[in-house]
Amino acid sequence: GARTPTVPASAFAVPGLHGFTRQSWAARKVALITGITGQDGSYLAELLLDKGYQVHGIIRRSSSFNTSRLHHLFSEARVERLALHYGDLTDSTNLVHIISQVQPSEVYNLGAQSHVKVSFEMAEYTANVDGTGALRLLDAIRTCGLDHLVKFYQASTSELYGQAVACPQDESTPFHPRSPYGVAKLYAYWITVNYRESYSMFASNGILFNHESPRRGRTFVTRKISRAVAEISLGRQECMVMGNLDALRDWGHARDYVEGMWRVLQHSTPDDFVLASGESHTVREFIEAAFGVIGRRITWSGVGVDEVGTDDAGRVVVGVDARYFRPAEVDRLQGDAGKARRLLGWAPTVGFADLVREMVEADVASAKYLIEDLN
Ligand code: NDP
Ligand code: GDR
Repeated sequence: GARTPTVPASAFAVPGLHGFTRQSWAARKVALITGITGQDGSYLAELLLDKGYQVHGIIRRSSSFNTSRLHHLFSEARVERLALHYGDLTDSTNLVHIISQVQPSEVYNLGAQSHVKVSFEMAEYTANVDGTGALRLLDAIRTCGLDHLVKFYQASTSELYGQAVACPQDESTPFHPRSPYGVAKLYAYWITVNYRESYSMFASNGILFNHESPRRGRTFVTRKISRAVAEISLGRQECMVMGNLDALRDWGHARDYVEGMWRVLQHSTPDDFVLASGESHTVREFIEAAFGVIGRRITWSGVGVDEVGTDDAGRVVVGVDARYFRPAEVDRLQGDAGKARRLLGWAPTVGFADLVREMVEADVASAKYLIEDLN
């Protein structure tokens, strides 16, 4: 009988370096992570090493150590597949050099001046790193002729929603950022979409709601609280001084969220995804839960900067100071990760209470260890 004409598979191949297709390039499993020394970078490096990737990370030269979140990896067998390169998102030639050397199959852009309050004081720098930095990295990939092969992940954020017009927020909720950080990340979000639309790059945004862990930077609210509770429980500090206690955030665990980042890049097509827990809590609730871990109950009195939290024994353990307030605040964030659940099969595994417990217990343990070390 008549043969059905078939189109050879090679017709779908994307011409690229040495005849690689996007699929065969991806199979090389070489990842480049900017921001590898940060909270997410360290968890992502672990996840990718466990999946058999070669992992390359960009680190900044610093006068003091900034690789402590990676130290445990150096003592393990997987270190053979981990390489660190000095670099910076403000330095284009350096980025081109690293990408041409590393020839990555996946690039995760996690590097950022990531502190919202600091961005009001360092607005131009934040724009340069968080906004233009994403452009430099995307362009470095193009300059190296890898735009048809590399998959690119941009660390976008729920701060894009800012003064959100809807709750919960999903991929179709309009953006209204409320800080220089949010505005810089808005540029990065759209330049990622633009490179996808203009050059057919596999470039995706993960719009991640707050995610925390014992490795969270010490000046973010959750870690500031867990550390203070640990210090208070050991009698080394009397009181924590906080900013806006009414802010509502959707908090998850960083380990779950880096798994989501990886899934975003394994999806069949580039796209934008919200990752969130779907629950929101106030800063005040986080403080109550954290003291709950050490068996203390907090009662609140006063309003605004005069509000205080008192424990069962009548000791004032929480105060408020206007210096921690922001010129413009994001009042309420709560995400809807339905799209990620449907298309990526992603769902968070750690709930609010377990997250708070893990953070407080880790800080109590390390504070005790330090005390023993001193003795
Ligand atoms: P961290 O602040 O813990 O880590 C930031 C990383 O970026 C660090 O490795 C830092 O290096 C690096 N970095 C800072 N400036 C530069 C620069 N100029 N060039 C290159 N690298 C630089 O952030 P997280 O791990 O919490 O977050 C990771 C990313 O995800 C960030 O882009 C953040 O904005 C975004 N995000 C985070 C969320 C969260 O809840 N954690 C939610 C949504 C988005 P160094 O160690 O030397 O300072
Ligand atoms: P956020 O995180 O701004 O949401 O950005 P942060 O933990 O700094 O603040 C959360 C909320 O807590 C209120 N708050 C305080 N915040 C800090 N840092 N210190 C305080 O003493 C304090 N008191 C109250 C804040 O006003 C705010 O409402 C984080 C970062 O990781 C970003 O990079 C990321 O994009 C977003 O989460 C999603």
